[in-house]
Amino acid sequence: MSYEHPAIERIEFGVQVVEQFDVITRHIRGELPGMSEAEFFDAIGDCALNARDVIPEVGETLDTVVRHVGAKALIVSFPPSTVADVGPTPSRYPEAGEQRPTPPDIYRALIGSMAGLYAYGNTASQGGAIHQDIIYTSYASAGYSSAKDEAMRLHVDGLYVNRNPGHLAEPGKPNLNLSPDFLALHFQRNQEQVPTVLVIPDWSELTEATMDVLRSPILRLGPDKLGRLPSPLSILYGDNPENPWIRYVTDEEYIENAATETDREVLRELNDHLYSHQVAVPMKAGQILLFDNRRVLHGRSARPHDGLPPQLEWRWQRRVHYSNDAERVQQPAMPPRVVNTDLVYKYNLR
Ligand SMILES: O=C(O)CCC(=O)C(=O)O
Ligand SMILES: [Fe+2]
Repeated sequence: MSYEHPAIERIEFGVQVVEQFDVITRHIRGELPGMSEAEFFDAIGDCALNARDVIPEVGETLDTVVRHVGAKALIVSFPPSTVADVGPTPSRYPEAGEQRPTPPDIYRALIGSMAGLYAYGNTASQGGAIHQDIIYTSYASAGYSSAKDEAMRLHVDGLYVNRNPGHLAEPGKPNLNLSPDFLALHFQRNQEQVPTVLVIPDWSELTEATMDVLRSPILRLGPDKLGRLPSPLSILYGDNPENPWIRYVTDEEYIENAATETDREVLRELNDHLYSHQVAVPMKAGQILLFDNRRVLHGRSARPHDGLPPQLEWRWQRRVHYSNDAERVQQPAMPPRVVNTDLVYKYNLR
């Protein structure tokens, strides 16, 4: 597996940038203990122009990323001192309304707001928390031995809430695409250096016939929690056929569920393509991985079984989902920055 890719760029900040970020957000730091996550992101949003004055060239890089014309993933390094006081890795996920912003969240939120991205949570995940903890506990509670985590399949986040044939909300209709445009993983620690895996497909390597099948509705998702089956989806979608967007998980179930042998062959071909384009990204504490969830798949290597540090020091990253269009994910009668993912199950069923 490679460790580099020309579309993955690195940005490194020293203590001077941190000090300037601290100055422009000092008023927020004092208010943090009483702030909701939505209030926090709104307040940091108001600091975006000041942050762009501190690092104008990074602002320009971010503009190309969010317009999908620049790097497909950015690794932004803040000094480890920015996450030195995060405390022990949590042993469970937050309950509804439980989570609060922490001081290190300020740095990531500034990067997101400089990019004009809109942070949001959803009702299906961690009680609607906008900062979501990614910890090994989920596996332990699902019945796996937590010391033997298997590799995470290659996926995009939000596949199950991405049922819109295009990607835009239709006026007057329920929004069937509540999935994130971007993801930002902020590493609080990664003692064992278990890599996040990124895949940037190169569509020019597949034949036009294969691409045509991938653009047709061949992906049969499993039933929702009420046992209802959604309509099949195309795997490739979006406005630009030359540079398509992808919704997919390398799950054997999709191959088994495929309707025809041709579809099965195309899915196997797609999986081979994705597996052979994996890039390992071993993230360190203080680093933020920002990437395009419409064009990049991600996963995680298996965790080593031996020589593990105490559980309180296990790998921990906080994740934020971003939309580059706040209106696309706004729903009436929902708390600010929380989307109701259950809505998509009410529509678009077979
Ligand atoms: O832990 C990782 O490196 C990736 C986990 C993941 O899929 C996510 O945070 O969405
Ligand atoms: Fe993910």
